[in-house]
Amino acid sequence: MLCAKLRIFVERISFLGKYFKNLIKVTIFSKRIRIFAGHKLGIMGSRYIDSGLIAVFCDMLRRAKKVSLIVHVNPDGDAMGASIALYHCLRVLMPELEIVIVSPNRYPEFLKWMDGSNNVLVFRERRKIVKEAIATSDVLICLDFNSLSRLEDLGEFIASTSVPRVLIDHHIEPKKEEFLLIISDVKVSSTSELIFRLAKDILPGPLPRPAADAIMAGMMTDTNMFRDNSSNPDTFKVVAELLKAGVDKEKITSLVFDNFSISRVKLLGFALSEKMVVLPEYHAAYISISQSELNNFSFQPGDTEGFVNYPLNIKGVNISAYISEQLDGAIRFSFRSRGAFSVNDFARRHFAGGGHKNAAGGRMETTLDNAIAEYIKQLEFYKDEISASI
Ligand SMILES: [Mn+2]
Repeated sequence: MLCAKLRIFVERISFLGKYFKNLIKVTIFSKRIRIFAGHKLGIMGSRYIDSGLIAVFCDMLRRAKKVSLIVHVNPDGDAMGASIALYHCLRVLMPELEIVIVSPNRYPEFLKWMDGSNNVLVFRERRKIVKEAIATSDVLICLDFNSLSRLEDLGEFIASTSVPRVLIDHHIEPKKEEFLLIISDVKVSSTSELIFRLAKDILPGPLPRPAADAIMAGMMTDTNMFRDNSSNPDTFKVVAELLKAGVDKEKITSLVFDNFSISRVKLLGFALSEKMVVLPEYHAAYISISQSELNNFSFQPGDTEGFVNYPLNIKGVNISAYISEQLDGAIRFSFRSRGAFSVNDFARRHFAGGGHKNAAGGRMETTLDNAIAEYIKQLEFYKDEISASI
């Protein structure tokens, strides 16, 4: 009798155990579906963002009291433009929502004209405050990068928290397991363009003017003034709408491209005349700069933005690299290519990085000389592909 009761008890316990186990499985499974669907639909949503994704995104926002918008290390015009534009949109949409913008390190001086940029919290300058802001957020919205590794030390902290992460981005192959919801479209020119599309879907009224200005700046900088990554006609429809909304294109061009310090322009001169090496046999070129050389020109973050593009102006050069020594002693690479040769694959395979087909980055823990030698070694290997690129 006791034995029978005990058996039933044991069976019940194991039934309940299985029930809860299954319940957990179902929850995890449905989360997985959402993650997968988010990824798939996001990638496919070449015109406007899938309505299912928008619904999930809005639902997450509705439940939130505080959100943090996160941009990548060395934020560029697109990262700053997208985060500031989203900040203004969310303020209109949900006036009660507390919104924080976080950058891992300082952002370039030439982007400080953006309305709202003074609200950006810099992790490496205010670690405690930023950690607190992130830990107390209900949602983290990650902008213009596809993997937490792009945040370096800030990414390690974020990975240690359980705050749900949404990705809004345009880089290929986002790390699916790192985000709960992914709104990603590789066919848009920039994350800023994606924010325009998102804003159109979620805002009841017109785009706030500071958001429109920031989106224009993000699109201009990420396409190198509409030279690269902007062959999708829809990109120009967005530009047309921004102009109709009153954005002053000439003024923003000037704020972004004619706003450099004297030392930045002199550093560019030095980089081109003293530090650029052209390797005609590989259809390649590179510029390498050490920390002490940067210090001679009172280097500020963002000062070398765009340097990598200049060697591509030379006839016959199909790949260019900007190789620089970082404050932490590591080496950072910036790659650009013309035509079919993918610097995204090149950076992924050999330089622990990635990005887009014609614009990518990478990193190596080594000396500047070794980094240059490694670049040349890989050029030798890809010589034929690079030569046939265009
Ligand atoms: Mn971008």
